[in-house]
Amino acid sequence: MQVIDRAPSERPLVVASNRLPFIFKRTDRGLERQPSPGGLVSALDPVLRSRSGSWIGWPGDKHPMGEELAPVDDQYKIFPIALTAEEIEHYYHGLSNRTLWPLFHSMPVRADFNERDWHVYARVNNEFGERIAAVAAHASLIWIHDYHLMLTPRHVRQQRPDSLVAFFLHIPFPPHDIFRLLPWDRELMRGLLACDLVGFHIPNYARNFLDCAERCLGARVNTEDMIVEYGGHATQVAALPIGIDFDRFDKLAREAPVGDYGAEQRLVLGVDRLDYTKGIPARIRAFERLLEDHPEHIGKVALLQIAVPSRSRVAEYRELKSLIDELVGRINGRFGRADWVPIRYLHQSFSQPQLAGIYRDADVALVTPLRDGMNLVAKEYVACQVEDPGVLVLSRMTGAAATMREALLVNPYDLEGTAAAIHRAVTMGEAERASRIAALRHREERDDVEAWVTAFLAAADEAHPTMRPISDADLETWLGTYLKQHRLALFLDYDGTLTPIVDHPSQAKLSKTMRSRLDRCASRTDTDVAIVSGRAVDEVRSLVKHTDLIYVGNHGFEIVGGGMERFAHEDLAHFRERIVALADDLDRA
Ligand code: ADQ
Repeated sequence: MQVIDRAPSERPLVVASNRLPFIFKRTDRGLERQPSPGGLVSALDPVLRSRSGSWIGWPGDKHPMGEELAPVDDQYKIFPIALTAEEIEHYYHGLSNRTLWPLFHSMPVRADFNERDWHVYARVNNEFGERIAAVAAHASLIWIHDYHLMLTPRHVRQQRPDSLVAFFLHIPFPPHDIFRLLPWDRELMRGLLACDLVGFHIPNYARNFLDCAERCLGARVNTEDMIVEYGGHATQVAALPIGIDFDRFDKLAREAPVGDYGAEQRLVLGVDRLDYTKGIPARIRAFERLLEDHPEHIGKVALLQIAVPSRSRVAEYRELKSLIDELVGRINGRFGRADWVPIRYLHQSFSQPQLAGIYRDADVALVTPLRDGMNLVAKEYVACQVEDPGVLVLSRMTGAAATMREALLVNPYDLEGTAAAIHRAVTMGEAERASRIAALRHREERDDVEAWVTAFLAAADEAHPTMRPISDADLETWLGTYLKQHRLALFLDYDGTLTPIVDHPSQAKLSKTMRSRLDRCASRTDTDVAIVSGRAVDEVRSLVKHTDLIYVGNHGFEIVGGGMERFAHEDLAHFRERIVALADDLDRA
């Protein structure tokens, strides 16, 4: 039974994510932590302080787990979770990054389905759940992040029924035809349906989730109010698109020194984590196509692709790196001149101040993932357009495309279309660039990461979804079409269904009302009625006394009626002898 007796904003906040958003450094004072750059941690910081919060997560494999953290004056606590080498391999690299990541990005052929990965994933999710339950105070708000921890809400709900459990998925939620490829689809779904609130970036992912809940588990769904009910518990589903720390990027862009990218050259920029979902090879090919279709850009337009190394222990990421190296080499060999290189490719990380300067100076940002939950690079680029306004070319397959409508939207699989969009971007007049960027900036400034945190917490604090009771109209919706095409077989138990549960089986009698209902069902020409009982078939038939029904006795060992020859399983006789022998033995004992 859920008991929540605190005013919303008083609930202590517990945040759980796979990785703690901190960088740990050893100093004279011991091991100290600094927030890692990223909007989420700075947006959550004030809320965690004001709501005596805690953050639970894995500090990464470089942090020595046994070591105490140096005391800091923060008002919220950090609880590092230790992962063994086996857990890192199977939970993190395995199920999270080799199964869920590709599958949820609708790339099932890249997904591995490995039983051992699954078991370790379930175990680590359980450990997170235990830790959260131990840390959470009475009536807390527990906010769990992302695909690494999709089973955790269920553990938390079981152990902390007095708390609100909310979850946010940072990657897409796939359509049912993809989701059901996961051998553990139902378990994962049950994990999430233990939440009070499940948030996604955009309505499309939320709709996929509701559809999967209905089709995998038969959960009851109210698509209008975005509520799903399963096992007597209702979950609110919401689309809450994440934003960035707009003011920070705007400020960094204004302060960044002027970069030198080659005189009089128009700069097209790509910035990504090196990941196959980001569509870097397709983007490079589209740039090649631009040079083929519009040779007037040769010597005048260059692509700068920055890719931060990521997940290099997974083989596919290493292969991707070689593929990009090869492509860049080939295209540079084909189009390069002594005084101009078409593609500059930097496989390295940059600080945010450096990135802000590059974003500001780029004439075009090419953000063309094959699939992406949201994509923050598109937003950061827009925030950094503080001087000559640039153009954003954005893949329709990103969550960002749902709102950033003033970008030039492209299908990244369409090489020609993408090349045409790049051409349009580099030749666009200033007035059009300025008006598109102004609209984009206005939205990102308003819907920044702080607004997102506030909206999510408000939705979670207020999440008390209730589902209306089942009505005749629901039955018509779910069964109507089916019933029109098929005969209905109605299976009814005797004890506890047609008759109430009583102290002794001999007292179980059919009431008059029930008898007349049974008569009405039996008289329907489109319905067969069977009484299924644990009693002997003749006994149940003599109790019901209706001649037009089918009777199933002894849990299915005996069947009579329905125009069929009387059926008695051959084992009946065999067991009868043994039961009589057993009874004799017992009598003698
Ligand atoms: P990511 O897949 O990591 O996030 P994204 O949203 O693009 O994708 O964020 C990448 C971040 O890394 C950006 O903040 C960017 O500045 C930074 N970055 C990229 N290249 C860099 C480089 N070379 N040097 C330094 N920094 C670099 C997941 C989901 C996304 C979703 C976010 C947030 O996959 O779809 O937008 O979470 O919910």
